[in-house]
Amino acid sequence: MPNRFDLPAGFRWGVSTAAYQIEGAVTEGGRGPSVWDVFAARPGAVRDGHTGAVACDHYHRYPEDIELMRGLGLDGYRFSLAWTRVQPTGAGPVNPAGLAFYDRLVDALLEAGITPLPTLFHWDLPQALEDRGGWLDRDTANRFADYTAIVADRLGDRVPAWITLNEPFVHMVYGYALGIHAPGHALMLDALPAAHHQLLAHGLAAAALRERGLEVMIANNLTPVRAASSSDADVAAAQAYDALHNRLFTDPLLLGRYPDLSAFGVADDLGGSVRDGDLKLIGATPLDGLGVNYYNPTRIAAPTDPGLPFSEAPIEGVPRTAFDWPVVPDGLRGLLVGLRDRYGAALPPVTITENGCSTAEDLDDTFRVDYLAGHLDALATAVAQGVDVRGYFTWSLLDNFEWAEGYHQRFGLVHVDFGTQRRTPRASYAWYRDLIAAHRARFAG
Ligand code: IFM
Repeated sequence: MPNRFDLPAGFRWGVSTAAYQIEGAVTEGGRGPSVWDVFAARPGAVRDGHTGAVACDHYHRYPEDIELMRGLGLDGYRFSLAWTRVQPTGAGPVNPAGLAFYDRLVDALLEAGITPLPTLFHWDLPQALEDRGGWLDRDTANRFADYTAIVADRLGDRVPAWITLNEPFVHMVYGYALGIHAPGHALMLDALPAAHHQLLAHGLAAAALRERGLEVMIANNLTPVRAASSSDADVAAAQAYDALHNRLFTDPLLLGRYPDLSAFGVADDLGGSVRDGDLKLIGATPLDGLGVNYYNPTRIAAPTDPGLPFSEAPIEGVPRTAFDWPVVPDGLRGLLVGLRDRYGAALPPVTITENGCSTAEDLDDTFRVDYLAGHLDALATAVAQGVDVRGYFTWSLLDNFEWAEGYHQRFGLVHVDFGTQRRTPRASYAWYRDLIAAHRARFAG
C-alpha cells in the first residue's frame, strides 16, 4: 500500500479504549461500584437500559484483544484504569486483585511489543467518592493524587507516560451540567467547580508522576469553533463557547490562568472553587504531551434564549456519522494550527489520543476508512504547516459501550457481536494495519 500520509519517522500509531466501555466484569476481582454502574442502573438513563456490566468482556478476553492489536502492528495502546478496581471506595486500602489485572495487561502488551499509555480517569469515579460530592468536592483531587501514586508505584517501572484525565470538559458538561452522563447532575453553570477540581487533580497527579520520573499528558476533547456569521453577536458567542469548551481546559495548563468567562456571568474563581496557589499548582508540572481528542468542529451563533451566551448552529452539507456528527476532516488541521498559534512555544508535542466515527453495524466499512483517511490527510497537512504531532490513536479498537447511547454507536475497527462476544475485524482494521506497515517500511533500513 502506498503511504499517502506524509508523517515523520517515529510517528506513533495506536488505538484507544476506556475501562467502563470495554472491561465488563464489574463485580469481579474486588472491583467497587463506580458512578457509571449506579447511573446506568437508573431507568431511562441509558438507551434501552444498556449497562457496562459485560461490555466487551475485555477483563477476561484481553489476550484475544491484544492479539488483535498485535495484528495491527501498533506502537501504543491507550486504555484507562478503573479506579474502583485499584481502590474500590476511591480511598484507603488497595485491592491487590485489581492492581494485578493491570499488571497482567501491561505485561501482555509489552510482550506484544506495544507500549501501554494508560489514562488514570475516564469518567468512572468511585461511587463512594460521588457520595461525598464527587468532583464538586475539592478533596476528590487529593484522593486522585493518592490513587495515581499507587498505580505509578506499581506500573511505573514498565509504563513511561501517563494520561491523567480524559476529556474533563465532556465529563463536566455531560455529567454535572446537563445530567446526560454519570453522575447525572443537571447543575448548568454551577457545574464549573467540577472543572476546577479535575484540573487540580491533574496538577496533583502530574506532580506525583513526575516525582517518579514519569511523563505526563492529559487528553482534552477540543473542537475548532466557527462563528455562524461574521456578525459581532455571532463572533462574540463563538468566542464565549471557545473559552468554555477549549480554553478552560488548556489555558490553565499552558498559560497558568483561566480564560475570561464573564460572558457566562462567571467570575475568575469558578463559583468560589479556585483558591490561592491552585493555578500555580495546575501548571507547575509541564506537560510532556497534549492529547487531543477530535471528532468535529462546532458552529456557534448568538444566543436564542437568555440562559447561555451562545447557541449551536447546524453544520450543513457534509457527511454525518451514525451519531449524526458532522464529518469535517479539515477541522482537525485548523484545530492543531490554532493551538500552535495560540500557545506558541508553550504548546507541548501533540498526540491525537482519539479520532474515529460510529457507523452502521454492517462490515462494509467504506465510511470509516474514508473518515480515517480524511483525518490523517488533515493531520499530515498540519504537520507540514509546522505543528509537532507525535502520534495518532484511533477511537476505537472495538465496538463498545458508548455511554448514554449504550451499544448503539459502533466505533470499532473490530465489530463485536455483544451476544456471543465474537470479534470480527472490519475493513478499516486491514486498512489501518497496512497503513502502519507502509509508514514503517518507508523509514526502514
Ligand atoms: O466513546 C467516547 C470516549 O469515551 C470519549 N471520547 C469520545 C468517544 C466517542 O463518543
